[in-house]
Amino acid sequence: MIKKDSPVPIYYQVEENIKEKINSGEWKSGEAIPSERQFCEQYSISRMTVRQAISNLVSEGILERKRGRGTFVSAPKLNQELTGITSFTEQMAEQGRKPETKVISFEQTASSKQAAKELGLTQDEEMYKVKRIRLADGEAMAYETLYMPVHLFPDMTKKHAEGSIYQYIENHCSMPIQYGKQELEAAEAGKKAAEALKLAEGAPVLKIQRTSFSADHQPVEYTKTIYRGDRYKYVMELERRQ
Ligand code: 16G
Repeated sequence: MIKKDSPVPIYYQVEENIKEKINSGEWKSGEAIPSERQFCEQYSISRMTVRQAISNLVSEGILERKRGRGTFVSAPKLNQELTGITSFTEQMAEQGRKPETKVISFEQTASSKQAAKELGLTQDEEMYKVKRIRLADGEAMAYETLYMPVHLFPDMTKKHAEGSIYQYIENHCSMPIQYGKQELEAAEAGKKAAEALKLAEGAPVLKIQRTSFSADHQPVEYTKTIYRGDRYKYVMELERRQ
């Protein structure tokens, strides 16, 4: 299986081999993979090469190490669509995961300058500021801060934020979301996000900021979401530029 005379590095061949076993279902998520020693014997390769292959797959999030117990196959990554506006609830439904939301705080404020600018509010106009942890099958995946203008949604309560906010905006308030703008950047988990997502402080995360607009060009939400870097894969469809 390993071709030692191939120009493809051996560690890379081992990585591909492991991925194949996972993709074909031979090794299932949550199962332990063989030990480094077993790999060395099976492929007749050095321990250093095995270590490199496994470390690479751990940093890709395909495998995870559990201290004192070995290395295990991770649960498959979630896809985050970067084209088209979908809600967390819809994204989870598409991937057969059960969404859940924990509202950490719900308040009315006029204090965020950045959010006021994004929502087109004057300095003393109030907005809701909601912090939520979004879970998939019970696992915390995203830490979200959501801002919405109070004047457009006067009856909004914490209860609405515990469910799908897009359902509230579109169905309850009859304001279909039409378009949005989004910014993405790599970041390190700060103290609060790390706590919410059960990550080490400083762990790699992706920060996405979105402002969504209704058909009549009103900004209806501005969100800052921190996604776990190890559990997401970002997917987009591309068209050739003319
Ligand atoms: C997603 C959106 C967020 C929106 C939320 C609504 C991104 C980057 N962000 O997290 O802007 O507020 O979905 O989800 O996709 P909900 O309807 O399930 O509450």
